[in-house]
Amino acid sequence: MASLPRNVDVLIVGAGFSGLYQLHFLRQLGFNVKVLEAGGDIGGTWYWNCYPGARVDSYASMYQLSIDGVWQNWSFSSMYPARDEIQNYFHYISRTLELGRDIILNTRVVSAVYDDAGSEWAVTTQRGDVVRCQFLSFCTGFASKAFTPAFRGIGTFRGPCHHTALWPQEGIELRGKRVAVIGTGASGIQVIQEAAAVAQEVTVFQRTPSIALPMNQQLLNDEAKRKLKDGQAKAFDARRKSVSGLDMGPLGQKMADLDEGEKNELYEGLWAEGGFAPLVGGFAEVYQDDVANDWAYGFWRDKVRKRINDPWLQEKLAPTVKPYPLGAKRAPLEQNYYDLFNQPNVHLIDVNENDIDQITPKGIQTADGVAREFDVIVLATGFDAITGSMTQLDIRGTDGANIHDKWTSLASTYLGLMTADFPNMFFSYATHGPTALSNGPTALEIQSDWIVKCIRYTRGRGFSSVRASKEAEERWTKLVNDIGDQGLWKRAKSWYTGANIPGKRVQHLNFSGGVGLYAQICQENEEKGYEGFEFS
Ligand code: N01
Repeated sequence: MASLPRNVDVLIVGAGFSGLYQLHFLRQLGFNVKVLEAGGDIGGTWYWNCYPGARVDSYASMYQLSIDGVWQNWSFSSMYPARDEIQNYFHYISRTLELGRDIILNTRVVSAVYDDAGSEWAVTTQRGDVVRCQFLSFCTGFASKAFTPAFRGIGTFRGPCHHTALWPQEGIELRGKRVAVIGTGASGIQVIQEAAAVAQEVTVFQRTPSIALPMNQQLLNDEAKRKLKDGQAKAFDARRKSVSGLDMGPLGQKMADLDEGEKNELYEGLWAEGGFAPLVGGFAEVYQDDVANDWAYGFWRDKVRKRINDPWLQEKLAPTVKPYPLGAKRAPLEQNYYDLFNQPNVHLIDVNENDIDQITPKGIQTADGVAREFDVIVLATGFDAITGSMTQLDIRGTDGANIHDKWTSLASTYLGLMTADFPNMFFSYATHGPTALSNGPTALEIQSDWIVKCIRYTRGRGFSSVRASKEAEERWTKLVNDIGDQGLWKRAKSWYTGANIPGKRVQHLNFSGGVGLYAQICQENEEKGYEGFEFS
């Protein structure tokens, strides 16, 4: 393992997909690079999210890096591999590219201060060590700040009570236990599926029902793996040009041009395909038009209701009136989520009717005065997402700017890659990129390629700094918000806009114009000599 240096050319924060990708390509260009990682292993979000049932929701052929010499020799065992297999994949990447020697684990960055005169960052770790670097790249993802609601009495529970993203690495036994799960987003659904199979009782505390889609999990035999491999290069190319970063796109037809039978036939096909197909591969207007959205929601609701026996549960899990526009929140994938509510050991509490009053030493007391006893409490309550990954750090740029104050009042960036007043500082899979609306590896590769080339350009031309201009930042931020306002995003209270966090400003945090358009804009920016960026 690498030891902490005093000085490097480029310091990367975070050893997930972006961190490893950037380390590899920057090192190839001859830069002295180190990665600081807070976790005890590489993998980023996949290291931390070791909760029972954690599994990727993008299909295997898309959920990998396209680095030559890496993808050719790796195959996942199923379409949607589980967390431990993804960790193995990270180890494989690291071994293949010999990345480990430049990654320093168990080292949390707490602050970064820019020295304008010297054009360098001083980055301080939790232990108080300082590393200086010319370029600083935050590869901290969108979900590195877990959110736990301020439940009364939360510290008093005597058993294990953990957020899904801070699950103990050694695991917690759920077999035979009475398990409470608070939250029914992607993480909650995965834990509930796992717990329902082994726990004595599972009690789900739901606030908003998820519109979860069928995963259609499949094991990949040798022939299936070979087939995927044969089409992989083409698929990598297609994903960069797509809307979602997956090698699939919306239907060519307009919903209004089809009759009921034709619409149903198309959606039956997408439903059978599984995964995000009914959303990403459905009618494009679902994202913008309420009538289209209502139709697609109705299709989903009818499918799901057939799997639930109890009429009260049908209404709770798949309400007659849609809880929010389909697609305005990230759709989780499920395998048997709706069926398991037919089991006698699975219970649902709607916190809108009966809120969590307090957590007690023995369990959870609800507003109706009933105290339920539990052995384990799972907090699947999400994240102060996207901006939170960086605003939780003390990052200070020029003229007294700090990232927390800047982004708390208005998330503003240029191209989702840099922000004014913070020279030589980059971020990826973060604020104002395609981030939450894209397949991770696709978006972060586009961004990382731009970052690596921009660093090369800055150094190669003898400049000591690059910074986003305020005008360019204003333009991009306006574009992000204008395109965002054309969609239905703000009609859901989700982490996409910060609406899931009490007091957080609601605003568009993702570029919703599509991955293909984003890639094109980044490429044109590079070809035009980094228009809107100032070099000195
Ligand atoms: O978080 P979430 P997540 N009382 O914000 C509820 C990625 N991911 O960790 O909807 C009661 O979606 C909250 O309720 P509501 C993926 O991109 C990927 O599940 O706000 N409930 C909601 O149900 C995903 O979208 C994968 O009304 C409360 C839940 O907690 C993102 O991470 C797997 C509450 C939070 O859901 C985040 O998913 C897992 C309260 N006071 C995650 N406060 C894979 O690809 C919040 N909630 C495998």
